[in-house]
Amino acid sequence: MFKILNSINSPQDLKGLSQEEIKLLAKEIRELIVEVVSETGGHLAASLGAVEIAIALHYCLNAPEDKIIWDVGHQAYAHKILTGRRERFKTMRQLGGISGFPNVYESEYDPFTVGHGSTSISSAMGLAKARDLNGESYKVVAVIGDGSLVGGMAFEALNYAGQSKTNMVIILNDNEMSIARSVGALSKYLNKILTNPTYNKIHKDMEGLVKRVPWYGFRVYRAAKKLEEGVKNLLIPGMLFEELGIRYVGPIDGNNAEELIATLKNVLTFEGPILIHAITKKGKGYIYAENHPEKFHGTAPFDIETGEVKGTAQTDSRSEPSFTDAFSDAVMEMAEDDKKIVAITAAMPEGTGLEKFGQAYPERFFNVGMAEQHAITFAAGLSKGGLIPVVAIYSTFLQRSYDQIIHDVCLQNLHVILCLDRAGIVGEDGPTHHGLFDIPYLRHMPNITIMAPKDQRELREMLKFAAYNCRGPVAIRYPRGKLTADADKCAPLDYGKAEVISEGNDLAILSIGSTVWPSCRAADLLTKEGIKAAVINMRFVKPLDEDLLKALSAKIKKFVVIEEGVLDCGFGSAVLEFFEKEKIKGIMVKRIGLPDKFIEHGKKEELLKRYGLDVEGIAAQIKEIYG
Ligand SMILES: Cc1ncc(C[n+]2csc(CCOP(=O)(O)OP(=O)(O)O)c2C)c(N)n1
Repeated sequence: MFKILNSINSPQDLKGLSQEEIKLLAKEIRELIVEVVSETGGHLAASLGAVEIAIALHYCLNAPEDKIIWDVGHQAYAHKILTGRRERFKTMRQLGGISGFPNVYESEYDPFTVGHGSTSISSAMGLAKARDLNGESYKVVAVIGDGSLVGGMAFEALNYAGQSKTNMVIILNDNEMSIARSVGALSKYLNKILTNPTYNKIHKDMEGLVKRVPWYGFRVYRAAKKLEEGVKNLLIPGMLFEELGIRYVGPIDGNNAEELIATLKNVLTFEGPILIHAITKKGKGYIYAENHPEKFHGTAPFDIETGEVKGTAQTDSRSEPSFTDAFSDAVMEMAEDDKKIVAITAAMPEGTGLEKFGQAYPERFFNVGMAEQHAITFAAGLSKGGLIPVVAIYSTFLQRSYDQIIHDVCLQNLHVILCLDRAGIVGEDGPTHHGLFDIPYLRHMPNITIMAPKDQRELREMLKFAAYNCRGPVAIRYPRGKLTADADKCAPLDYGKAEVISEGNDLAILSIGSTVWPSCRAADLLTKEGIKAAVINMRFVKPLDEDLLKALSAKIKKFVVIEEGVLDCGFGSAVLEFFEKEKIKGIMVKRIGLPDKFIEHGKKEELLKRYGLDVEGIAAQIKEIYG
């Protein structure tokens, strides 16, 4: 039972709370977050660190009239809890439950749907401009982490915000962490501000002064703070934000609600764009998350007492490697034999499986921060310089790099290997994170080779094949987690050639990547009903195995194409285009994949079933058409 939290049904209920009650509220919110995330899994550490920021914002602002925009949105659990979603919070990330990210369809308190990083300053800026043009007066605040601030788009927005005189507040939530430790020159710069000896001395002196005159209370504190700001701005060199035209306030303790509220109240009366530099502790209040913020950035359900991940997830990962593990092992093997292999991640060394590589070959490993566009063009440069860059980025985040792949890699036919992890349905993170668009966004690029392995073993082979048997750009897409292979069979790879897994004359199932083994099982079910299907592991989305398609179409007239991706412009479309191009008549093609809508969040298996991509679903759809 929560003493304060249970009485907070909307941000209005915060307004009358005393400082002591606010402290207790923060504690209760943390307890609820830990309790729920230990059951649902989710982004624990960032949300624990941002509790006071959420409280202070709702204390000082009048949302939903005033707009709060969270960058990425993974740190906004306290915001959700304070904005009428306390009861539904336990349904978070589950099918039919609330989302793990801010979502416009879920609440009027979420002015933007988010999940990808570095967007908040741009969208906040747009809202603020619209407000001004409409003659309205609401406040706009963007909350962005130090990890997200390094994304190119955030820089572009800062550049623009600085020249506009628009009133808006940016809270820089600086915990010195992205998912791993923050990297790059900006991170060093922020750290320099925190550790500046002159500033720290003034800060300490001011604290001492305030302590000596407690009875002046809040007003003295505010006056001292103002003085501190002024002196600091004079003494600290290179105030980057100020130089850009954005007033810089801070650094302040972002886990001290009192200090945050005092600063915010003050700042909300200022004109023009302001940046409050708030220092927070990632994982604050839950010891395991404080000690291991990277592990608890995004976590599966865990045991609160021990901090250990619950259930089968861990046991499984020991017994059978995931796709990420298989990628990790293969790239390590390649790097051992070949000094030209270099690896790039955009702030996700652990998630992409490149952490081991970074430890073993630090000089050949590049964590460029959350900057996917830079990662690709940087890889283009590495390739031009004679190296073999392997870039591992989740399918959904590679969307950011569309132009860089076309203009900087494909146009010059550079040998860059793109490894798209989390391709397909990812599950609980939902529509911002499913990797369903990569086949369409890559397939039309000239020069590119696109492969998708049916299982972990084939991924290893494909990675080596991409490095030594392909020229130009190569993309390999593979899903989250692991797939159980029906047979330890992996015929040698041949460029642009498919693998025939089983023969049959009634119809041909053309399957790609994660759908291959489920297609085989569906074919087994169909055999029991007297339908004999050939199952083909297509392996290459591009180039298509045209010879095989021609040969098949001479004897089989019914085709089913199966992919874990959107149907529009997908792999099935490529097959249709081929039949059209070759003017092959009398063919029936059924495409199975994801429909033209954003797919909700939920467990991966639940979603695959819902969209007919599980074994039974595939068999039923084929029967419906051909049975
Ligand atoms: C474009 C993009 N790339 C990668 C990610 C994956 N990602 C989610 S949160 C995060 C780190 C965010 O760091 P920061 O903004 O400092 O927030 P913190 O978690 O430290 O509070 C990353 C890399 C993403 N959401 N969007």
